[in-house]
Amino acid sequence: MIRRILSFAILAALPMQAAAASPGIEAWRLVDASQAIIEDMGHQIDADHDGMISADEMDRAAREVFAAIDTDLDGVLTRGELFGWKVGMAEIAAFRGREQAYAATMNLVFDLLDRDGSNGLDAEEHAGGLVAARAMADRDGDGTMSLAEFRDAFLVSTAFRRALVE
Ligand SMILES: [Ca+2]
Ligand SMILES: [Ca+2]
Ligand SMILES: [Ca+2]
Repeated sequence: MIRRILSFAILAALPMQAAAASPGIEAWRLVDASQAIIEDMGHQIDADHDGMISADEMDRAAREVFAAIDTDLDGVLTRGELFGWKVGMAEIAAFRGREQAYAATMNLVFDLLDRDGSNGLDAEEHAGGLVAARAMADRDGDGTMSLAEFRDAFLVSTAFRRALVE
């Protein structure tokens, strides 16, 4: 899963090479790219492709992501490691001149997940926080999170959208 996210991020970053020529149109394409990254993430987390992201699927995906971005392998995610998560969003933020909004949003997500305030996330805080966020995104109260709810209401998706667009 992670490798696919990474390769998608590389693809998503490619159009920026040509972006300077016509900023208006390219900026819109990048907003689309950020939406596409979020939607692609949802599809990858939904491992059994039933259109719903179960608590188990979220937990598994969270642990995979954690292992991939804990680059020094010490079992704790620092802010730096989280900011280094290459999903293509930081590049989009930079292109749109929204580095500060992006950093503030990522810090907010980090603080929300860092429940014991240790300024580091362990695997339990990270996965537990994302599983809890999944429950909060169940807007229609049917007991699961659909891909649309993931896109529109999941903590990380709304955080990215606010940082990049709103
Ligand atoms: Ca599923
Ligand atoms: Ca670490
Ligand atoms: Ca739901």
